[in-house]
Amino acid sequence: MQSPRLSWLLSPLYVAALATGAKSFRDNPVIGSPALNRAGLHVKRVRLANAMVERRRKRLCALISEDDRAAFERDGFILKPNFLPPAEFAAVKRQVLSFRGPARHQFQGDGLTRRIALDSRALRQLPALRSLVESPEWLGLIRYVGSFMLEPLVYIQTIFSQVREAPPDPQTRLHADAFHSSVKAWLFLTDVAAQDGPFIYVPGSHRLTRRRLAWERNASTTAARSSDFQTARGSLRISPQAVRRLGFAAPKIFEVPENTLVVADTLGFHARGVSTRASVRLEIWAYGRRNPFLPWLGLDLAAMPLVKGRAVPLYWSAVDIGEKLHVASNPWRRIGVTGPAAPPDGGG
Ligand SMILES: O=C(O)CCC(=O)C(=O)O
Ligand SMILES: [Fe+2]
Repeated sequence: MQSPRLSWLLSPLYVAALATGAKSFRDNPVIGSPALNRAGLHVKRVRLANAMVERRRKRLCALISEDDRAAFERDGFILKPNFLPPAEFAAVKRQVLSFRGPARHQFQGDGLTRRIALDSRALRQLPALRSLVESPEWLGLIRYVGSFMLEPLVYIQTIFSQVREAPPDPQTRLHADAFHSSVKAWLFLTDVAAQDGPFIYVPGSHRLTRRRLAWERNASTTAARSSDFQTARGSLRISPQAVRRLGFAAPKIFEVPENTLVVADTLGFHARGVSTRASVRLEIWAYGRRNPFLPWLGLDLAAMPLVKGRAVPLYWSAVDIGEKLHVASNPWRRIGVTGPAAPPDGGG
């Protein structure tokens, strides 16, 4: 808890943060103010960010096909079964499974997420992955949904479920990642069964309907004090019953074969399904999020000369330094060099 004096000194910064992607209700007394949010501050940010997203997306519509655009408009995600030609997919999978590189992991509840950055150094050893992440189709889908000419952060990601005795993985509750659109993409390298913690998305829930906005207003008045950590930090959780009351369709469960690509706007409600058994989900995972209020499409920091191809290691180092300086802890723990599918215990 900050002293009132420190809060007062920081107040210009808290206000300035309104023009950024800052989303934590708990850490910013302006963003989290129940009175301001009752008066419509949060909803105003949601609507303004969305208007900017729509403007930018319009300018990017040549990046994807008309069918994909229509599917995205309707659902909030684009689903591409058999994304790569079979021989290319086989090469990607083979290269991923035989790769070893510097990895990080994070426990969330009883789940463990392992990430290996596909930075330029890793991609030099992984030619099939390099073709994938540089391909216009992959980049076009991610950039359109992300609403920027962004340079996605790309990883080999492995999700191990039920790896320890702990409360459920918090990602298994339906939520929106932030008050604005951002893009996440999954190219599944293994079949995903319904029991194995599949990705779940509520079709159409990326749209700001009148009822969604009323729900946002209501949620924003209590979020700062929520006992749910992620809600307080700006990823609002919602119950399946509340989703139904907002008039959205039943959640779609991505029980999909390998070589399926899903590119989603995580403003829509989504979750990771509960695993009913210990399981491993292996995927190429991409992420793109920028300040939603920016009027331009480019100038992405991750694409700048000294950063391009190194954004993830630089980011990881920055958060390590932040941790040393006691700014914030870095949940992404270094686990040394390992393979994407090495069992967690033997992988350190
Ligand atoms: O991995 C998943 O299935 C979804 C997790 C999630 O909520 C996210 O990555 O934002
Ligand atoms: Fe999420």
